[in-house]
Amino acid sequence: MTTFIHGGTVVSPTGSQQLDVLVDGDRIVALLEPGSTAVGSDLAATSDVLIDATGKYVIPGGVDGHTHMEMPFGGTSASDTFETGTRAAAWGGTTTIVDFAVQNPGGRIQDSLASWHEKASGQCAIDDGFHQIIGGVDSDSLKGMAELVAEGVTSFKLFMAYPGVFYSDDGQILRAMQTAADTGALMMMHAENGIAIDVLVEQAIARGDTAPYFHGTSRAWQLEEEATHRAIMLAQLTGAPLYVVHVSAKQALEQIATARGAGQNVFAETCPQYLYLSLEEQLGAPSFEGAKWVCSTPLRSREEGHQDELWRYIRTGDVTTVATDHCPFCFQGQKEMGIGDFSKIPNGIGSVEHRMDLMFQGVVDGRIGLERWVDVCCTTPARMFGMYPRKGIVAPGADADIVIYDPKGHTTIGVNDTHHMNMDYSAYEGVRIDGHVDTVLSRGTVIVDGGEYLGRAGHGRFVKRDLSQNLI
Ligand code: DUC
Ligand code: ZN
Ligand code: ZN
Ligand code: ZN
Repeated sequence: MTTFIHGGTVVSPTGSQQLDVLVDGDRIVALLEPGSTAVGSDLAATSDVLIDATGKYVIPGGVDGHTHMEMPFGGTSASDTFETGTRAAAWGGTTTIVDFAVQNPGGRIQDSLASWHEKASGQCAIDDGFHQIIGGVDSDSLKGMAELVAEGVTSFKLFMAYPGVFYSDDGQILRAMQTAADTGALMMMHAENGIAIDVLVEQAIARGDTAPYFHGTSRAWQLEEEATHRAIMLAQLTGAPLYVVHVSAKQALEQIATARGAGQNVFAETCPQYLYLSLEEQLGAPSFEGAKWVCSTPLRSREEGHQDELWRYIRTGDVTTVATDHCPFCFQGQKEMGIGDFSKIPNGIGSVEHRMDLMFQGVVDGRIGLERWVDVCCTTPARMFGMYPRKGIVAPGADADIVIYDPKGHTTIGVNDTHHMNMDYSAYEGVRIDGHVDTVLSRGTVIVDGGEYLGRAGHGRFVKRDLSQNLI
């Protein structure tokens, strides 16, 4: 089956050009200058599916390198299944996610990966890969890393936060990084000093500061900066490439920018919530509503200027990727677990559906350029996680994961339950986007078409990833 997308502007990190796109089966086979030859009009006449993209952007499907479908957390589980979460991603123009397999306490990482494959298998509307969370660094899990790399799981996440749950101490981090350096795997880090945070949390609760806002104040930026610096030093010592997830403090980014300036393989990911939302808004929310924005790392103070600095670091390139850390919980019954004690609020914000739109608004607002939008949301995540050039680019030979984006369209987020994520609220309720995801193709199949969902659970395939292609 052939699909011909004509009249649009193809956007890549290196430029934008009016080009027609020919898809055969699940791959892109040609980009053609419009009207340059008779070939174009022949194709228009003979293709099975014709898509008119006049006045619109033709971009690679979004690659969200950080999601948590069905993740167990604090006695509950993230509310999106692989089925509902990947459907919502598709609606928002994301065609690949990389989710996290979580090591079961005491279990082998090989077995935990198998159980996460089972959860996702037959459920996904779009393609999906896995990172592996190592919850217990020991000789078994270290030996298992090479095996997982061979199976296409080439990145491993550790936590410097959450003592007693996912937490790794410095010795464990050092060992895991040594193994990452040996295998070529990417080390991902949740960089917050969890031991110090737990003291501040305990003190806040004892003082009676139990409202959601105090989640943010007890996860102080100093503890993100310190952990980020420590992770960078351990990575430098071992030679492991380091990807710091969900960076929200400008001081942590300064640490990363300095290490990058010195030539170290250190990368920063940030998320839309840290660019758009703030601690002050959480403070101003009525009663317990602030729980909607409880996530870790936390939202930061706008007065202190973190959001502007994060945007700036996207422009300089020291923020490498924008992912969602999609980890949704419903307000009723889940976020409410923390009424009277913020430390019992499950941590996470769901936004897998809104990342492409929210970041496009950054283009409209003059924060980033059009090409940088595609770069941080599609191309570089694909390279970072070893999926390029199959994913992340509109080019001959690539998977036909394509989004037709309408810069004259409009999207209002979350009002009257209009999103497709399995959440009973939206973290971006009422936010208006000056753009719209019109059509989404996943490997050549139209899965969203002008407000109609045509995808299906089980269309998505596991992406066996190579080592990172983004290292210096
Ligand atoms: N942060 C979150 O907000 N949710 C899940 C885990 C994490 O690190
Ligand atoms: Zn994390
Ligand atoms: Zn996460
Ligand atoms: Zn539209």
